[in-house]
Amino acid sequence: MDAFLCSILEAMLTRAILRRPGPDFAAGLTTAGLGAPDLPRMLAQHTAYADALRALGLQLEVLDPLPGFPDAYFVEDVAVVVPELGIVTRPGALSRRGEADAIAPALARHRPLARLEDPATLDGGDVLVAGRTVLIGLSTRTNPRGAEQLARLLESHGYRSRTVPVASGLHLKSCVSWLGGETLLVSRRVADQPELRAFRHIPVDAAEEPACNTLLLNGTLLTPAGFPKTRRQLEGLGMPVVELELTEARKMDGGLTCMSLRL
Ligand code: CIR
Repeated sequence: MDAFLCSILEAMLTRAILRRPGPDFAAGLTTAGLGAPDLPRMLAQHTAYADALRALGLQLEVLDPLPGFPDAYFVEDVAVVVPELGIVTRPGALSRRGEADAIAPALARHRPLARLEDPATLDGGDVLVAGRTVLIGLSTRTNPRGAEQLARLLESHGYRSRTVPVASGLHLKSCVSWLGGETLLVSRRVADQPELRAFRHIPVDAAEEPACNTLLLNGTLLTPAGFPKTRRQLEGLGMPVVELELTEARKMDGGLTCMSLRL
């Protein structure tokens, strides 16, 4: 069996934790400048997202909205999950810090838990697990102490971590995704980072930046709708490609990966 196929089989996942956006979701943090998001459209896109995960064989736990935390449906930021453990993060934005306690009980049913501690800050959106290599973005949300604490917890389970500066954009995964094996989908903004040179790069067209946040899930590539050049590049990899409408999450700086924790 070749290395690429092995990496897909290794990554077969069975569950995901999601949280429904609440009626206050438009009060979340955003820098996008894409206009006001629409609640019914957001909920419809979230339902379609959940259905796409179910179609790939995942059993979902969809948590209720968290009053007072309008960004809480971006569950990916509050935990890092690998097969061996779940690590509850300490989100970089003060307004989101309370979301971490709220994810712990759901995650504890499926993984032994660890937690990042003050003065660490880290958002899961900055953590890209590529097989046994973990790339950790240093961003406005994730500080070096967060990266160190995470790396130490993962190291004891055989993962090797490297940090990558995130000079623009919200998170590392806003500009890099793992497509299996040694392949990354990368924004030209970070393609020259030395920490990424060990990988084969598929560069994303500058006009299609949101497509950088694409998810390999059980042998299928989930990618945001509306980015035809990237879609063609992904189809060239020979895996099924499924597009998801994510216009409303994008207005809140959210991407495709951030709305679920895959286990
Ligand atoms: C925030 O600024 O924290 C949210 N409005 C968006 C978080 C998106 N998370 C992600 O891409 N991992």
